[in-house]
Amino acid sequence: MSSSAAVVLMAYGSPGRIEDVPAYYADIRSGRPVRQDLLDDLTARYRRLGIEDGNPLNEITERTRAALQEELALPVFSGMKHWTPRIADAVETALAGGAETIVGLVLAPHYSRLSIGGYRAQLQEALADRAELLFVESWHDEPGLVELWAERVRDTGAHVVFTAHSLPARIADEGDPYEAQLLETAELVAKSAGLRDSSFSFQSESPTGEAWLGPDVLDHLEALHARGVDRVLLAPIGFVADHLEIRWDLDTEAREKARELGIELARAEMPNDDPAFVAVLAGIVRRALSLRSNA
Ligand code: FEC
Repeated sequence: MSSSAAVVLMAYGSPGRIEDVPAYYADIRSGRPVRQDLLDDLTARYRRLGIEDGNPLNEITERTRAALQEELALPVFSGMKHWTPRIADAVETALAGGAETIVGLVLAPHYSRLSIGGYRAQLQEALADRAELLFVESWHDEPGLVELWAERVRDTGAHVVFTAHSLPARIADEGDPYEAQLLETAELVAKSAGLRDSSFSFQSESPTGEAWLGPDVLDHLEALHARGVDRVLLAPIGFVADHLEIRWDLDTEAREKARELGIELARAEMPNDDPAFVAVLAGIVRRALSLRSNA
């Protein structure tokens, strides 16, 4: 393994404190207008989760980074898409430490131009060809990831609903692989866990004025209820960590909906910094480096 290699481990990022929410939201909107009512609503969601002076997503990313660095015995730097430390900061730190090869790995397993493509663009722009880049596009069918989720849903008597972040529906016309990769992960996990009853739905759609991929998890719970399903286990395979989309959209909103419908709802634990998950990430990085040295 090259001694001058470093990893830039990328995540969505989350505002550090409640005062940071307006700047964070502006970054997500990347210059497009921010509606005051949506900003107020977002601030209220972060406040209700108790994120005043510290934020669990950023702490989890830091723990995952540190564990991966130890496992690989290589420098690993965190870079956030929408908050600090920025992806560009991580690149500068890696280069200042003498990295000649950078492995770019996003903490999101499924490729979309609108998602992973954005991380890649930030990383490439910051790097400006100053080091070799080995960018991992997707790892949705990584056997260790599949097994990790399979363990979390195996032996449940409930109907398993796999979920992932929705995206504007126009990506389907662009031949984007996002939805197909998500369905493949869900199928692999269901097969490995021997599930007889499972389905897939999207979550966390934003009110941007265009159609998003569906069905949304809240509508899906209604449809399952109509079919007579009364126990559901949510498995958010499109994400890897506890954050707003998990703790609010699933643990608060979906739970409320399930209560209204009389469905017993549980949610599988996220990989976070589980050593088995860190081992999966380390395997992906090692493979990227060894494929390069064998080429
Ligand atoms: O815990 C936290 O503070 C951050 C949680 C968080 C994660 C996350 C992951 C993804 N997003 C993806 C796509 C979009 C698109 C838009 C969009 C908007 C938001 C807003 C917040 C937010 N996202 Fe997110 N996302 C997280 C948080 N996301 C907050 C803005 C308020 C709102 O709409 O609710 C629409 C942008 C626009 O307005 O034009 C598109 C995708 C992922 C999964 C991959 C990844 O993690 O990068 C895809 C975590």
